[in-house]
Amino acid sequence: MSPVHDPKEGGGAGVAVEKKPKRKLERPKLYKVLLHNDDYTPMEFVVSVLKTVFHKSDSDALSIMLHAHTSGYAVAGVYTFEIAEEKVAKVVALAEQAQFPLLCTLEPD
Ligand code: TYC
Repeated sequence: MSPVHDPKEGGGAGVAVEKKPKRKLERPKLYKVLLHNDDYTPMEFVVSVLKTVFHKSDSDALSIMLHAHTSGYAVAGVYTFEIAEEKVAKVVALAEQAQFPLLCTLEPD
């Protein structure tokens, strides 16, 4: 065998072979995106936000909206931090554009 190995094969003299990292992957921290009730935002608007931003079905969107309406807030979804922030920003932008006071926040799961 020639002392010069094909680098594709690896494992030969002078060829570094990376070991798998031993440490297990950490679970990413998750965040709930909350929709808060108010007296002015129309129910249909909240339902449409739940469908467009959170990809909820008609019936899930309706029940989440009604939960916020009757209980003060509802969980629209649970995401990693960056995705949760993006959802909050989208909801805030849509609400501002429509001039509704809909409040959307995130909190650790
Ligand atoms: N309470 C609002 C109304 O009666 C509807 C509403 C539901 C607003 C849920 C915000 O997160 C909300 N028009």
